[in-house]
Amino acid sequence: MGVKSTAARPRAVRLAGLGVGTVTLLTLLTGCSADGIGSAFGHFGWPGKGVSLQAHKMYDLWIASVIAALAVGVLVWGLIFWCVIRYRKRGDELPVQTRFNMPMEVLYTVTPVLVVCILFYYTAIVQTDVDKLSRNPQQVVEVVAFKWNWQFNYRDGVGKDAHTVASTLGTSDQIPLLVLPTGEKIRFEETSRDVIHSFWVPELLFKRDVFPGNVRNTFEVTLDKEGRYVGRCAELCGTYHAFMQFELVVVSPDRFNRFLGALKGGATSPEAMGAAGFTGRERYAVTTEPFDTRRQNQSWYQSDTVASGK
Ligand SMILES: [Cu+2]
Repeated sequence: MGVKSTAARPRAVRLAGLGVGTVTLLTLLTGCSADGIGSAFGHFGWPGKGVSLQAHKMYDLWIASVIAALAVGVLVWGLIFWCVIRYRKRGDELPVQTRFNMPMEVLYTVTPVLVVCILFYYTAIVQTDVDKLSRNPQQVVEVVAFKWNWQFNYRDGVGKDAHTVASTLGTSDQIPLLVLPTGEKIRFEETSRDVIHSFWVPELLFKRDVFPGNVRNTFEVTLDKEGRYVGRCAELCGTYHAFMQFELVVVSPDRFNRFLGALKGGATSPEAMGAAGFTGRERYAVTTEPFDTRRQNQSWYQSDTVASGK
């Protein structure tokens, strides 16, 4: 029995080494094409790659974390099944007991600590990056939330003392448009006129609370994909919270300049969209529409149902 166990131990070490080597190799290989693997597996539950540089970093962190977790999982499951089969019961004799095996104790204490440290390190880097504010953002937008709509003020500088040079406003009939350029650092400064709201565009993979009073939450994004994306309030703020929506319109810097120029010149939001090259229905929001408050006349006495039930 003693001979058997000493023969098994080097083999176990060799197998563990092989497992660790395979995992390392897989991690290195998959790390090179996280995008491809993420796309092949439905982004591992993540909403997608996002449309900003910051979103891409969060996406990469998620994909890499899942791949690392799966690699560790496969190694652990493999070892469990290997142990179950290799050391299955063969008779009534008690096998050699290996309690207080110091190398093993150290291994399964140090390894999880290392895993946590690595995950923490990369999370801290990405979080710091996503939260980073530049000294001179190229565009500054003041987000004003109120029950239950949005106003977007284009500003001439950062901070409360800067001035609004143009703005778009949501009404009961019109979804507010937030038109922004690709490739520029855009600073958002948030303020609310009543309760706490939350600015959320799912494709940015980011949301941040909008507070009333003196707290002006800020964040920055650099957009890299043109398109039109629905934005929502993500904080339960009252009766029509679910209908407090807006549309983020990401365009080229040239089109953005034409939009902002027209808006500064006194054009309405659809007119400015026209100046930016949008025509017809495209001059309005296309991803969502205003909440229709015009109720139909309706009798809640359902005589039809009663009659048909007979
Ligand atoms: Cu709200």
